[in-house]
Amino acid sequence: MAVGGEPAAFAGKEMRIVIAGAGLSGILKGIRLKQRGMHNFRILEKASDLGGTWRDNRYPGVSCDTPGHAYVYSFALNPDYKTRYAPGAEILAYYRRVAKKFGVIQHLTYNAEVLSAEWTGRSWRIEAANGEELEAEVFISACGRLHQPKIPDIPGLADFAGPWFHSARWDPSVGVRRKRVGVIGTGSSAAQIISALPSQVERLVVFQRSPHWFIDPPNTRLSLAKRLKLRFIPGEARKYYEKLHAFGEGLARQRMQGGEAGQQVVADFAHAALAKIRDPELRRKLTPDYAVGCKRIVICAAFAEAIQQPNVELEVEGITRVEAEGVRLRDGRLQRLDVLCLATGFRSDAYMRPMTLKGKDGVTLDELWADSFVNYRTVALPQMPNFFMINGPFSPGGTSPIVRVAEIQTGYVIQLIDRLAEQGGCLYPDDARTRALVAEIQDRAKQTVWFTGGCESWYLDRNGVPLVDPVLPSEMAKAMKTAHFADFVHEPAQRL
Ligand code: N01
Repeated sequence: MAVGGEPAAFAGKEMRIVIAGAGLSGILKGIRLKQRGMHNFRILEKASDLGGTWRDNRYPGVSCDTPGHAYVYSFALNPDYKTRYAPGAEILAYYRRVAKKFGVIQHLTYNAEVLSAEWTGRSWRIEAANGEELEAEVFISACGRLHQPKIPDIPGLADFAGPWFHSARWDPSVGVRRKRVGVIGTGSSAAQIISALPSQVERLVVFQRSPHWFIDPPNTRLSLAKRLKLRFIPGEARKYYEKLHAFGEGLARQRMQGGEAGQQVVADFAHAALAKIRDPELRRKLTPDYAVGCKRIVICAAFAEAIQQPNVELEVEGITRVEAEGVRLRDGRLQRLDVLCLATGFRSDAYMRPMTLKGKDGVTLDELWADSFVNYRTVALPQMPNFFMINGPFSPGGTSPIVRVAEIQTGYVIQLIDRLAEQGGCLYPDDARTRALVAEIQDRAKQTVWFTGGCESWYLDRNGVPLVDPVLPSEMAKAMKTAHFADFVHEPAQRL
């Protein structure tokens, strides 16, 4: 069955393309394909709406902790954010608007999670949860990285009498007003929730396993004059976007390449934020025993004040189990709760799984990744012909805003697709070359505080090796400006 859609105006061979995921990467991929004149693509989305992480995360206080005016596509700036850190709902509205404006909506199919994809020798046979079976010459995973909630293995969760959910599945129909609410975790999601709840709830209990370093740059409100300037004066929004990116890159350069002095700048911010905790005992509990930047730094202006509110309690005693009435602690106490939120992070090494992927000679993704992750320049996999990824293993995190990374990766993948459209057949990266590049990235990443800083985090794979490249955005853009066809095997498609 064909993917469908209008015939491509593209000069070369018309290809069928399927994209899994309608988050910011999938939407971007769709826009870029259309801009190349390739319209014969479908985006299969597992949920009933687009927006990825901004659709999933609707907890109180959700916002983007990197500047909103930089967290946009470079070709679709948004001058309208009123605050430096845009609220989640406004970001979701932005992606909806852009998907509509660029004509991507009509390519979307909802409730159609890709269950499996198998390379037949000349195309991918794709099976979706809505019962559809599709064939496509190119299959792209834009599934994201932080989308599968990590539900901790705490005994008794199912016995809890009240509502409980993961932070990325916050149920807005559950009122928290005047309730006793528990939040497990103190990472970036938890910090935003903790900041929003004290004024609403009767009591908030925060269960901390390890403290996270945090910094608290103010969430400045843009003046009306500034917003009018961004909206109406030509070039101003672009200048602001470039300025924010240059600032972000400067900070990342300082942290990643500035040696001890560079690390110290961020450490100073973190210590200054911690100094705002007035009670020495609370401050002690909130002080990590690992290097600043080892876990992703929490960026949240309101966290310090929120955690010091009289109706907020930081619980550092370990959790034994969850019971009908609340959370039982190692010392035998019971924290009675009405609502429980697990802000316990994501299975960051799952990527597009549980989807099954079977490539050349029947090799599966699980086999390919059995010992450790391999991935060619974050976008392609050996033995997986005409399969591409956005935000795959070793994508930068913490150094580059995800939208910028997705744009660089998409530009690279478009070049590979162009080649296929012109010449047909299939492309996949050479195994030895891929492994050599991965080794280079791992060597680089092992020099970073993520590896040396003495902590556990979602940056690390199960062997403790960072799955994140410390590359800066400008370096990545330069390295991936032109596709390295010499690193790819280009085979004619097999006849069936
Ligand atoms: O998840 P996390 P997150 N018992 O993995 C604790 C992005 N993000 O959702 O540190 C008790 O950071 C765990 O404890 P520990 C951003 O990249 C972006 O907060 O493992 N506690 C930790 O405290 C971020 O880094 C924005 O000891 C348990 C917490 O749960 C990433 O998403 C906003 C536990 C998990 O922290 C993930 O952040 C929010 C257990 N069994 C997030 N299991 C933006 O604004 C886990 N924990 C862009």
